[in-house]
Amino acid sequence: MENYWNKEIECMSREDMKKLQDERLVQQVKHVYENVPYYRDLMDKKGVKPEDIRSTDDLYKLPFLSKADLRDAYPYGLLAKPLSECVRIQSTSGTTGKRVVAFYTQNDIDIWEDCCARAIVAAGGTNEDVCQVCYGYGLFTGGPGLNGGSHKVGCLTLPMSSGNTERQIQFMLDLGSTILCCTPSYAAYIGETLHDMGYTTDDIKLKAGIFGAEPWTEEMRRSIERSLGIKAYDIYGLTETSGPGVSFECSEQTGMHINEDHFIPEIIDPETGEVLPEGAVGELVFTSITKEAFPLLRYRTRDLCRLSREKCSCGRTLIKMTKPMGRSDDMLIIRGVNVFPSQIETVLIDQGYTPNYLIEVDRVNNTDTLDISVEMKPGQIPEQTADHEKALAAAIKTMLGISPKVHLVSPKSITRSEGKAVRVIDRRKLHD
Ligand code: DLL
Repeated sequence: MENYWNKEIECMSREDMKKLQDERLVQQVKHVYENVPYYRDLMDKKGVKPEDIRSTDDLYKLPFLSKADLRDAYPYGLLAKPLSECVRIQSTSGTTGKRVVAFYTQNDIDIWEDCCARAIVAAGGTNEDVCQVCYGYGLFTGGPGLNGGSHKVGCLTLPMSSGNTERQIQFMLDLGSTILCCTPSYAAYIGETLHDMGYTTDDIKLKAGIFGAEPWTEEMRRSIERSLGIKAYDIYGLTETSGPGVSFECSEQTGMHINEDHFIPEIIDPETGEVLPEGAVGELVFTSITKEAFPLLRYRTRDLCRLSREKCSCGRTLIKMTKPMGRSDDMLIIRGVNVFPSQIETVLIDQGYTPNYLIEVDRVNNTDTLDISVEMKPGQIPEQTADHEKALAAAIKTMLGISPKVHLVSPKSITRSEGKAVRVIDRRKLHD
């Protein structure tokens, strides 16, 4: 049986949802135009007035907003409410350039936590659950967002934050955690540590995981589900749009339902900015229609995915987005070929390797090089390493069309991730 946090909204008819979006969009554009000079300038330059936006059908008339705009306007330039009404900031984990800082009124936090509550309930959460939150707390939105959602649902909430993995497992055993929230790479590490400590899935009570904040493949999902004995649900969001909970997976696991009463999605061609029809792969763009302090109109996420309105067996009518295969700027171009780390992950796990790998790209004598280090499988015979490396390189070549150099390294020698995993080192950037 499917449970909903807000059935009226989550299962609303298409017509009613469009009506709600139309009303909210008109209000939001007015609010932004009147209160954010930065955005007013962008609209004036494009020759668009708030009166021109009468429904979601007019969305295309609005200018896009990009991460560069957020950096330009840092820190207060996009604020749409007086500071006296703002109660919180969160920020991206970005280490380069200026950070992106997002602001919240109390109402913004309420809505954000509500979106996270929908995700927890869709994963089977109720007030009987013990919800262990191991996303980072602090400026990162993962911990605070899921923490707030878990409170709303009434779960007993364990605000663990990330790290100290053996202690995580001790708490999981002692308190009987039933839901785990963290990045998929950290979930894989927790699963590995559980088994290393001599426990099995019979010793824990976990039933579901709510994993996101980084790209992960179906193969990775199955591997985590096996190692923790759970059903693993995807959750998506970004700091700019509030944090986790922009979209979430239901038990059907064929994409994430977007909370359309708060966020209107569009898919555009990342090169031309042209809006693409439903079903096409392109860059995801969001317009937030309820945010007060930090509203974003047509914000370019740089995440690549597809939207679908196909009927979902869970009964929700909210549009679904596919798992983002990575940001357009995470895509590597190696010897002219587009490569996503997730494609390599698919092959590795498919061939029985663990999701612990490192991709290194460099340029030697004007030619790109691709080196992939992956840990040997338990029981693999070191004398046969060269043969295994060759076989794996061939499988990756079939997927990518270019040949990598594969290095099988000893088990546990690749650094584990407690947050967002770093899978790629691109040394070409150092030469440029
Ligand atoms: O990662 C918010 C979040 C926290 C989402 C916890 C889910 C769970 P940022 O640090 O601003 O915010 O990073 C946002 O992470 O644009 C995507 O590229 C990527 N991302 C987030 N969720 C997913 C996901 C948080 N489920 C950026 N699958 C986004 C793939 C994801 N990529």
